[in-house]
Amino acid sequence: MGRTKPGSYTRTWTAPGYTVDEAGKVAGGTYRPDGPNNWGRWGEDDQRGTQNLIGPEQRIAAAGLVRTGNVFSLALPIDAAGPRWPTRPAPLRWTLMAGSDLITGSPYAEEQPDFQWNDDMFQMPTQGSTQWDALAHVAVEDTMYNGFWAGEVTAQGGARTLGIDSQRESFVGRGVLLDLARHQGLDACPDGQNVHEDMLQACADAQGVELRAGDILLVRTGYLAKWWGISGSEDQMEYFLASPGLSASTAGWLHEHGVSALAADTIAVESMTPENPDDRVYPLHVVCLVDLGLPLGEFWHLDDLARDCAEDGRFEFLLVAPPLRIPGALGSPINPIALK
Ligand code: UVW
Repeated sequence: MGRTKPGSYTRTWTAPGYTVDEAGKVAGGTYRPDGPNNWGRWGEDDQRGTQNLIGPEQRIAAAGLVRTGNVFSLALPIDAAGPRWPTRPAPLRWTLMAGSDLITGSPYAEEQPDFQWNDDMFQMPTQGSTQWDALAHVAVEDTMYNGFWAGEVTAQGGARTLGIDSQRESFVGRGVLLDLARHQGLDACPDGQNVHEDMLQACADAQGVELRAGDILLVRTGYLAKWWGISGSEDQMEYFLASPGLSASTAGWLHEHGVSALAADTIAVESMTPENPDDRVYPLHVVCLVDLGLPLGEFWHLDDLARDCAEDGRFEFLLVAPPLRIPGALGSPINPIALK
């Protein structure tokens, strides 16, 4: 089956020539030895990828970074006005029971005249606001991180492997912010900018911060602030497609520095402008999520934290950003907390 133009598919299909073993892995699956790769590094069964780089030692050291007690929420409000691809429906919260229906003396309050309660419920796409991508979010040539088969994710059951639930004790450690916008003397990185490793390193050097294995790296482009006020879906698409971000060529640098997770204030972390017209879609997603097992976080609200870091010159902090424990989910909304 092939795509001939957006939204249009040919009907022919040839069954792939691979087999899947008992462990749910593609026998001889796509392992790209030319690039950085972590398959097998933490065992054949591993589903946590680079989060294995954070252990008790790293967490204890990160806790020691708390000095002022200042706390920063790095989450956007989750509501219908939030930024998201048009294919992802708006978050929806509705009230199931309101205490105002049970006000003392009202006909509905007869049974328990002095007691009121409020309940609500909520639904949203797991990629619909500030979030982590599960490692099962992306596959390439039918293969996910550590060689697991893309067929491990089904509409019926969700992710049998590499779902966000396997990261339930993850994302607690040293956070490091690289403020790329401020580093360039700009409110926001230019539209479509592809950030390379020399800029990441120059920004870290200028900020006086050194990356250590296990760090959760937050990259601020300043681009999120531009989105407020963009309401029409066509304008939103234009905005998303012009997102600046990391070039796929930074993967080696991320790997060498032992980055354990990477989050940004954009829709995709990576630049949405291909450097080479022949590039596959989402090249950084492929190398991070599939080859390295390195989780990506999107739509992080970094402006307040960045201001504080610029003021006190400390771009490191304790970060606590676990996902919700949703079995089978391909991502999770989060309220990441930075403590300084
Ligand atoms: C894709 O849409 C593939 O990725 P993300 O939501 O992580 O940007």
